[in-house]
Amino acid sequence: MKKMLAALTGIALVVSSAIVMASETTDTIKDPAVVWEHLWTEVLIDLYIMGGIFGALAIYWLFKYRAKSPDAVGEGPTLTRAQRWSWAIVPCVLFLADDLYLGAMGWSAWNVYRTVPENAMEVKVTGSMWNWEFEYEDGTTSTYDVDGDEGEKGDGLVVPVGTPVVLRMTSTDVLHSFGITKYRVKEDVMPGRITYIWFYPKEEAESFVTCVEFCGANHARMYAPVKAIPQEQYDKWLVKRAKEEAEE
Ligand SMILES: [Cu+2]
Repeated sequence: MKKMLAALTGIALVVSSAIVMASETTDTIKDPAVVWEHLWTEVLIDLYIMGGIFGALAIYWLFKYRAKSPDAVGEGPTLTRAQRWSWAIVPCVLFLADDLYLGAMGWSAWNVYRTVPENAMEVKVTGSMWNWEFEYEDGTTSTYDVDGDEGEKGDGLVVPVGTPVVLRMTSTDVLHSFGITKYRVKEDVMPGRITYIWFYPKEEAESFVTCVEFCGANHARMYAPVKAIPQEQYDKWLVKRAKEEAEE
């Protein structure tokens, strides 16, 4: 029994790490959004398979072993010692193998989130009640006027397609959290500390950054557009934005 258990655990470990390694052979830039999607899909599949198997078994046994007369109590097949042990150990090994597999996937996904590609463009982000400000490498800043009554303040976060973007973030007042659902990124933004997150805009897209940690009365209005546009358009936009800023 011990040998069988050890063998089963060994096989589960080898298989799970092989699957994780195989899933890592992608293109040179590993995209956080892709690894996150992959991990979440696996979690859902596992939940549905396990839920399906155990749900079906539970319903089947509910009928099979139901009380057939009012005084029928606790009747059922007597299990042998080996059967009892198998019932405890086999599901345990299966669940453990699955947990280890998902854990390994989560670990490698987190690695991707923490490893910024070398060619990433840096944008400084400052969160404050209740606004996001983006500062580009040349010192140009952009923000977003939610109400549209404060004049031209920028267009939110504008980035070129095809370049990974790393955000170095801090807050001037309270805790905020920077979240772009489209790129599957979210990171806390704190006063006195610089945190970072990176994402990879691979195609033209318009999305939103929202504050995802309650930070006061106007928390729900702490959002800004995130626009991924072609490189030439981005270059023009940056020049235009710098001019606007000089005139303000
Ligand atoms: Cu906030």
